[in-house]
Amino acid sequence: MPPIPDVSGSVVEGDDNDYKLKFSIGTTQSGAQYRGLEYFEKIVEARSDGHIQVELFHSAQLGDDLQAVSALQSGTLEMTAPSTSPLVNMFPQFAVFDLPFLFPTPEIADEVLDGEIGDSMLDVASSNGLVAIGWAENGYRQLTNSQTAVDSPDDLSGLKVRTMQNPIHLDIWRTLGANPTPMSFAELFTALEQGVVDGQENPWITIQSSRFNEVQGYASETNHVYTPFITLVSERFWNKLPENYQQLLVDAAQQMGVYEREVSRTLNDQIKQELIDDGMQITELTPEQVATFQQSLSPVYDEWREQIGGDLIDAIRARSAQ
Ligand code: TF8
Repeated sequence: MPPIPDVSGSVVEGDDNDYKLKFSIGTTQSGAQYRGLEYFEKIVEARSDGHIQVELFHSAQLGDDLQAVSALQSGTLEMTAPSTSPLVNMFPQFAVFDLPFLFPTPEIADEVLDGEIGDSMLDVASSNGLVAIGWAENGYRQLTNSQTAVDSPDDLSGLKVRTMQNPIHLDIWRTLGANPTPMSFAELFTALEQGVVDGQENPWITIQSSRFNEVQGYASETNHVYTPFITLVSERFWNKLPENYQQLLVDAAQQMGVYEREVSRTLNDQIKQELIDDGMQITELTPEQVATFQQSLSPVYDEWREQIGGDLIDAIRARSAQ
């Protein structure tokens, strides 16, 4: 795992006050996301000369993605970094990240997140009591299940798949012939263990760090959706901070985002191999098999294109074609 980098940048002058910042996430302590948070903590504490004390929480200890966001809005939690998908009801623009196979490489995801499109989405999400200050990644999603090896949509018939609380994800799995159920991530392990659902989909690192492989014998390397994490601050907390400290949080979130993505990508293949070594049967798809999934999902584009914005979709596709 890439080591936590040294803190660059000098101490920032604040005011006479000290601040406490609780930062809570849904993934566990062994994931890339938490590692990113440790770097964030280190930067903020060093550069505020200890005047901002950061306290980290993982595994949805202070609530799942949606609960943490509402805690930011009410001012009982200062920071969180959810997947964009559960927030589409609040920010419909985020739905572009739920479209299947739209980001063929992580580099294209970076261009979008770190370019104009990502910036404008941070602006959009800086409302409703939230201030959005940066991007990290959850990553490419893979399907796991307890029943059967899956290499084509035909294998999904009737399979009960947990999805994020997001209408496009529901649509994806329904279109593929599965039987999807939306559910919070915090309830997922138990639902898999008890057989309430047969399968779920998440990046390898999240599959391993949440121990889903203990209750899921099969996985398929589908890479069907790329999910970002968005770094959010409570507006109530933000407004109490002197401007220099606001900028410090923005800089630290940016550096965390670069480092966290590096960790996530470095670990992705390694963790896939560890899952195999631990007995998971992982099906790697041929390009033809991927194309079959893609073709089966073209109705999802027809359904959502207008609402998400054809120009936006085309702009992202044009980058992929370059
Ligand atoms: C999901 C997401 C999650 C997260 C996280 C736990 O499946 O992919 O990994 O958003 O907060 O719900």
